[in-house]
Amino acid sequence: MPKVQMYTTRICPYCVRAKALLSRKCVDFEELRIEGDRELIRQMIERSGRRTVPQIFIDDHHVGGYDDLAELDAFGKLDDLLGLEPTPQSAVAHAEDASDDSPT
Ligand SMILES: N[C@@H](CCC(=O)N[C@@H](CS)C(=O)NCC(=O)O)C(=O)O
Repeated sequence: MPKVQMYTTRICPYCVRAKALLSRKCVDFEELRIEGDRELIRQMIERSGRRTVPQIFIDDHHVGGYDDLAELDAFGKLDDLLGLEPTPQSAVAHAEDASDDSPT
């Protein structure tokens, strides 16, 4: 199983979504909480070139934020990166996630 790292903050809806997606896949990840930690903030910006959380790395490959993670999954590429068997229902799950945000 590759090493998955995620830079997060405590109050961050996108972090919650990213963690839920990885947890649904039973993937362990290292959570690096950056709030109040200048060194971790510096490290995240240096590694990712971005200032928003989450920032996700799989074996030192920079995936990006939640949107990037979900897009990889929707296109069936995330399982490959994680060394998992492909799950054809991923795209359906994300379609359902997206419809949660739709006005009713
Ligand atoms: N499109 C990004 C959005 C990330 C995002 O906006 N994160 C918020 C926290 S939930 C953030 O870092 N806000 C601080 C900022 O925009 O500077 C993703 O999917 O990860």
